Amino acid sequence: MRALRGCTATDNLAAAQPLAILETIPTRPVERTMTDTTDLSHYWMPFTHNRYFREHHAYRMLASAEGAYYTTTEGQRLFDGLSGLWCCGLGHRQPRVVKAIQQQADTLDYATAFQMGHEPVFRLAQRIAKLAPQGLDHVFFVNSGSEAVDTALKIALAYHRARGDASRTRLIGREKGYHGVGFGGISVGGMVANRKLYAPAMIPGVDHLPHTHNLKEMAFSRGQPGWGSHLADELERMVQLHDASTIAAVIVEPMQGSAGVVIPPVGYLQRLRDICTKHGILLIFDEVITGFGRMGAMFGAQAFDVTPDIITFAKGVNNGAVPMGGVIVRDDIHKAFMTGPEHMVEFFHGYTYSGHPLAVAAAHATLDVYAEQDTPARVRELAPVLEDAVHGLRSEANVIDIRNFGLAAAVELSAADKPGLRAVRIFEESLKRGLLVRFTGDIIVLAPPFIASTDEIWQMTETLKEAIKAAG
Ligand code: PXG
Repeated sequence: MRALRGCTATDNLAAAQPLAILETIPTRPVERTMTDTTDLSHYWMPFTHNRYFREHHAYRMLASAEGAYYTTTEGQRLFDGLSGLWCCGLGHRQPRVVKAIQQQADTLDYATAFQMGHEPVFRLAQRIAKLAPQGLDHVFFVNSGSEAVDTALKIALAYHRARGDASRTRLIGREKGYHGVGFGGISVGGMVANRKLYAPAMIPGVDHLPHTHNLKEMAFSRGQPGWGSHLADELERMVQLHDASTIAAVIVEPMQGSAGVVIPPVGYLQRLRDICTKHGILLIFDEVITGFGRMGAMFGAQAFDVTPDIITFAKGVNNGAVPMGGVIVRDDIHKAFMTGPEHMVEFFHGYTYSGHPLAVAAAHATLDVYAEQDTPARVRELAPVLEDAVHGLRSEANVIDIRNFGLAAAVELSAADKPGLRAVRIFEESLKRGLLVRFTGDIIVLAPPFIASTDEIWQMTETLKEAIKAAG
């Protein structure tokens, strides 16, 4: 059964079982963007169970979006419990962002990126440098988180070499870390599924710190767990083993997102910072998820009050409206590259779409709205609401942990007969009830848009509660 079955209003299960979250939403006319003859077999979906999807796509074909909601081809409204894929904090089709992209497309659709410039991209770099922790002053633009990570790793290696420290080639990541899907990113990343297939192609000389996820010590923590800062001392052990003179950089997500919202223990990131400083190792924060507001500050570095040497970002920089990522580096790292004959390229790296005008325009509009609405303050206001709401699920069957920080939370469940199946069921039960969540393993992840109301956050967790009950 490859062709999509016709979707009619009577297919809409939610119509038969109205839920609070759906009842409160003003409906728009159903958009019919699918035909009965669309063959689903040609599109190879990313990070998706393709065969299962083809058979079970009810409520999973998105037709349009507005604010905190998607509308599916069945006309079902879905509360976007993951802000896109962590990227649309301001909600979908944010009017200022839409207008900026439209105007830019009509003015300068593409600007050749090498040896030529356009003024808005310089201004955007200046704005981002101002928002970043002090001292991180230079921005290199890319088009995704994966590219940002690989770029940051290259910068780290090239920096040491430029300073005559060419033996510093070792990179250190962390178990459960997710740094995208480039060869650099999967090498420093700690997702087994990402690594095993490509084991022979991993970049050499990479080590991993232990992850900090320990249910015995920190289950049901609210905010940062008190236990676990000592795990950062493993870095000191690695320095003893390999010698600091061989280590270029450590890369960690301040909060591990893809692993299922693993919050850094109190003091952990500072200890990493201290060890890196002591041994001349660069500290890279991969802020693809934590950057641009989600943690209640513009960057996770500020929320956790620890300043790295390099930050990677993507997603929230322009509300996910056009692909964009970037790397922010400390002034002296940038300076180390600015040597040699002035007519020569200093960093042999870049992408056709680096600083794409549409992405830049969307980013300016996004940063305007962040500033005008003081988005990080709004996140700080909503964070305790999410915390209380999500921890209200503690007594539900099979829930073994709940954790949260800023506008990110996870509900971890014990595995059913087949690992991961319980979360799939909860995902589907949520969809039926008008809620889109994310799952990884048997963990349900919530990252609602910053524009969500208090009521919507409570309704989101109420709906999830019903989905957990229904999934069994
Ligand atoms: N670094 C981090 C920390 C990320 O979270 C990437 C790099 C890669 O970004 P790109 O743009 O290349 O996908 C990410 C991406 C999830 C989820 O469900 C997380 C990501 C992407 C999709 C889903 O948690 N993070």
